[in-house]
Parts: sequence; C-alpha cells; structure tokens
Amino acid sequence: MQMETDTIEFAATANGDWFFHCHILYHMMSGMGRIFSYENSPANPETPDSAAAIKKVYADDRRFYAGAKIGLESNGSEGNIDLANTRWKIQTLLKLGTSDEKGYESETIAGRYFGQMQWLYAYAGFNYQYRKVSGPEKNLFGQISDQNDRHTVVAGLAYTLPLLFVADARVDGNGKFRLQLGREDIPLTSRLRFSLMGNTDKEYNAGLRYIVTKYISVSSNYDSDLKFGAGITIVY
Ligand SMILES: [Cu+2]
Repeated sequence: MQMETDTIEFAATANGDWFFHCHILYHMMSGMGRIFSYENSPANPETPDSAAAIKKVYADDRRFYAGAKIGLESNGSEGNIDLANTRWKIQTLLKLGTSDEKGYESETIAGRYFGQMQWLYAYAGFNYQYRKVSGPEKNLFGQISDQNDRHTVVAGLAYTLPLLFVADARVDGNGKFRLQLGREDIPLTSRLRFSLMGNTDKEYNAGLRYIVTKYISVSSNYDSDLKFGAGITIVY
C-alpha cells in the first residue's frame, strides 16, 4: 500500500546489477524502481559508464505527470487537475456551483513534499472565491469570513496522518486562518469509495463514488455550499 514499508527476502544468486521495480508500469516510470549491485562485480559491457546509466534510470523520478478528477453533478462541478512528480505538485481546484448562492471557487497552488516518507507538503498559491451570502459569516476562529469575495494568496502546510487523513493548516493574504481535515478514496468495497472533508470555514463535504471503469465513476456528494448532487466523476 502507499506509504507502507515492506521487508523482502530474496535469493541473490547472480552478481552484477539487479533492477527492483514495481510491475505497475506507470509506477515504475515515475520512479518506483531501484538498482542494487554486488560490490566488485565486473562492469556490465552494455553500460560501461555505470554512474551515467544510473543517473538516466533515476531521472524518471523527476518526470512530471498530469492527473485529474472532475465531478459533473446535478449541484455543480467540483474537481482538481494536477501536474506532479515525486516531490513537486502544481494543482488547480475548481468548484462551480449552479447559482450565485452556491458559489464559485478556483485555487491554484504549487508545493513540495518533504522528508523521506513525504508526510509533509508545503504550498503557496492563489485563491479566488465568490459566494452570495445574506450576512457576515464567521469562521471557527471568530474571524469574519472572506468567502463571499476572496481574491488572495494562500500559504499552508499539509500533513498526512495515519489512515491517510490529510490535515491542512493555512493562512490567506487577508489574514484568515483555516484548518482542514479530510480523506479521499476510503475503500468501502473494491469499487465503492467514500470521501470526507471538514474545515474551520464551516465547509464540509461527504461523497460516494462507484468505479464503473478506469476513467468513469457514478458519484454523489453532499457539500455545505453546493448541497446534494449526483452525477459522474471522470478520473484521469
Ligand atoms: Cu507501484
């Protein structure tokens, strides 16, 4: 499983270079492979410059890959588009309600994962949010919320907790704080996924997604801004 450590035992019955790699090929191509070599082995005639060869193989680590998850549901559209390698991630989040009361949000952040286990992610970016509200709203810190019309920078730290819940603490350019806790893709069955999120801006979301094919899921969610919706989710 992701972020898990496993110990393996194997019979090292030949000298030279051993390539250990994940058999999910896009994992291998994004760095999930390492070469172990016997010390003092004779040089491999096909790679006379072994240092350069290793550098080339491990450069896979730094390649960027695109991903996306976009929900098209009766209450609006919510999704994210990512460009990431094993350390860096640029992400755009979109939330488009079907009315001004449900609101619109777009956020683009760039950040880096730190540490061997990459639990910590530090990021900065820009957030735009518009939502028609009847009166002033406060967040759980007692600050007047700026969700009704926010165009500002954001910076934060996210930390992956046990059970893969992500805790996210941030401040925006208007001095508003936000703490958020959530997890995506909790497997209820092999095809059914549950997601849960709540934050100190009094926003919350719970969703269910039934995976039909690799790219298409049937989904529904309840969102504090968008309310109940059902439709499809496209995953790339
Ligand atoms: Cu893998």
